Amino acid sequence: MGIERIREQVFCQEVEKELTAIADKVYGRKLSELDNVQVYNCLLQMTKEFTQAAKHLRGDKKVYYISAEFLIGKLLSNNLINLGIYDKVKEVLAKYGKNIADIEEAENEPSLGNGGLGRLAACFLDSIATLGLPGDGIGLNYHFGLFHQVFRERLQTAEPDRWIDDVTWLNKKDTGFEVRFGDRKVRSVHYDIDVIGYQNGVNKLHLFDLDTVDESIVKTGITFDKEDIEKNLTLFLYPDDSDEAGNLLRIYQQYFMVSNAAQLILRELHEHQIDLHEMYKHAVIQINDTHPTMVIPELIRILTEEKAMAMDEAIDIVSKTCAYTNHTILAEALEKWPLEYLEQVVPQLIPIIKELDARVRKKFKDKKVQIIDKDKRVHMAHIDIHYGFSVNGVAALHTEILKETELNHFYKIYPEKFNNKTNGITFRRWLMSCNPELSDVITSLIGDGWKKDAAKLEKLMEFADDKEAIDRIMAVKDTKKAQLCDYIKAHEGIGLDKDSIFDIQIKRMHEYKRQQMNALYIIHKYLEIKGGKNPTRPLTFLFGAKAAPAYVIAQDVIHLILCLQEIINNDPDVSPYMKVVMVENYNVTYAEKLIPACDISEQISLASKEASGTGNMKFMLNGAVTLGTMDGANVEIHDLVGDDNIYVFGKDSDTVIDLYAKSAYVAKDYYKKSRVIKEAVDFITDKKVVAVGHKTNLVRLQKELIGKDWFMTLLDLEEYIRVKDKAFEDYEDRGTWGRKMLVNIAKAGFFSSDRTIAQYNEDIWKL
Ligand code: 26Q
Repeated sequence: MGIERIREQVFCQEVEKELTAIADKVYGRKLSELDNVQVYNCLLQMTKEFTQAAKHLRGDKKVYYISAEFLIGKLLSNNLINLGIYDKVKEVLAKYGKNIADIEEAENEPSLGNGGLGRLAACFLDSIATLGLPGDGIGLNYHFGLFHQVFRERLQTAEPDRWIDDVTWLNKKDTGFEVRFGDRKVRSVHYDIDVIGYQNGVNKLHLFDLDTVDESIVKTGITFDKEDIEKNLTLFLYPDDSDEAGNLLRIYQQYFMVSNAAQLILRELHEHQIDLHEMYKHAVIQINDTHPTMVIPELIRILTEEKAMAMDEAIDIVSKTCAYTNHTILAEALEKWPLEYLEQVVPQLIPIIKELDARVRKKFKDKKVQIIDKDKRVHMAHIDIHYGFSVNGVAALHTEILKETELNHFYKIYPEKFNNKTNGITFRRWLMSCNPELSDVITSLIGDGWKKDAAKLEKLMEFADDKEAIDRIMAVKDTKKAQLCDYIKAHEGIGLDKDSIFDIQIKRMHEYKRQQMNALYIIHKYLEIKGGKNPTRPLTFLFGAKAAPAYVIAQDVIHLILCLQEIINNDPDVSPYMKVVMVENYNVTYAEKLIPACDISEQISLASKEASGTGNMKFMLNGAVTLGTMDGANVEIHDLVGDDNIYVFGKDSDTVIDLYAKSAYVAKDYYKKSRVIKEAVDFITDKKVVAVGHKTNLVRLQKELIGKDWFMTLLDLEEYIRVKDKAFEDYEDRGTWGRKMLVNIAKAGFFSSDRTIAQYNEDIWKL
């Protein structure tokens, strides 16, 4: 018996001893006698104990990643993987008649984020700890995460999603902070969650809360009394994604977050006896979009008012400490708070913000770079750019657009601050945990060096023409598709053909992401089949998306897709050839089931609008082929895999930006000119659809598409249909398709968030 194997057996016995002891202590029973929730609770406790014994990362300088969202997803499997005991736990559980997959189901998902920005923050925490860097997350402990989506009459309804169980990953600390608002003071409660790096040390995610929050004030759906801050401050995550929602409560939340962050950071600096004049040498604050921007004036306020520092110096030090990441170029999503709101919630920051604005006005004549505009609105991003040392975009194209267009006025002033950090994803969750079958095949081909160094995936290219290797990768895809069929049957009650092509679009519902274009393709296919033209192989179209409750058109697109699902799946002429499923309550857990089973990854945003996308990376890593526009990180995926291994279509970002500048796009012209477009758009209000749907919603959506179509769906529709049909046709050459899958996996190493974080550290944090 090799030394490795002996060590493993010892570890296995340790896991067994520990777990059975906890079962005995907590429940007075044997492991085999516990139900799934009880076993989950025991595993959670064991993980916490093992984590306590692990190394807590320290260093001379530390990064604080402040974010209003951390979309961490379920933690059990990931923590076990990162501790290196997943397989052992699985073995021990099996010995006691338990299946680890069933135990995983017992965990609630903490949905503490809307989408990409929140999920990115979670991947980053994983990579920071994996690289052994000292770095903590700071955010809010929302009692209800993003709403739970339920479909009623083919419309989205929103219900509260309470995620905190009695047994939880949250550790309650006994210290909190005082936070002062205009009209009152509150005292925060400090929780933390251990962030376990892959075979490395441990960092923390700090989540702040108020213990006066009253969950009983939630009325129907997710409505609640907005008046009493002490009862509702951390009750809900705002369900908005890139839509303006000027609301006092959001300012209260943001200030509560940054006040706690500032106090926590200063306390840690004090504990390490750091002279505050040297703060920037020992701490760096990464501001995740503008939501934590008030940390800048708040720190300046504390340094000047409470630490007796001169204003010039306080500004200088804070500016050297703070760095800002921009995640969007949608103008309507850039936060601009009315000064009057800030006066009401955080009067103590007003003199500081005015001082920061005055200094800008003195230095620069250009009105576009002012902090407070003529309508007395405070541009949060402008604070970050003037008073931070780094401004980064999240994909190469996105950063170029920021520099050349959206933030060009700032780029001209501070070219040295601008830098790109193309997003990444953690391969622990998005390959090892969600697709162990593929991980094992990869490891058997190239060894397991890729788990610590994702660039090594490139070694798979040696097998690009190896039929046996490709067949094994394709066999995994079949397995994951069969597993997804079972899951969808169980959760949606819909049976799918595992041998059909799985075409998947999962992301927040937004017009710029153009789910409506995918829906128009589906209508087109349906009409073709009705006309007697059947596809070579059955097609399965899967969607998952939540829409902000206030976003009317997004709700209408969900409605259209659910109507199409009803009509198509129940039409005996059509359903053997195609099916449509929009899964209910799409979340991280669902993504982990859908992504490994995907053949074609839909990344079809209007060029220039998707800052990066990260789903695109997860799909690629799991052997899906991208069908996409030249937008966000799709551009970099294309560069890496080459023309033969991606399906690209649509007008490029320069063309689109130009169309906007000249107001030259007229949807109606496209509608009138093309028979295919007209037929598809007309069908939205066909009597068949109206019979299963709501006419108001359908008419409204159709009018929007013909009369406005702000995100230019019809501009790219014909080419989309053509290229998508080509992808489906190419799928039939199974050998060549398998090669495309392999190339996509082999080239995905660049998109590891370990690479992204290494670059943040190299260029920005310098830990
Ligand atoms: C703003 C004001 C009021 C209420 C809510 C908001 C709000 C909330 C969330 C605005 C934006 C967001 C989220 C933005 C987001 O997720 N952006 C995505 O970030 C990803 C990570 O960088 C990118 O990959 C995506 O392209 C980008 O859309």
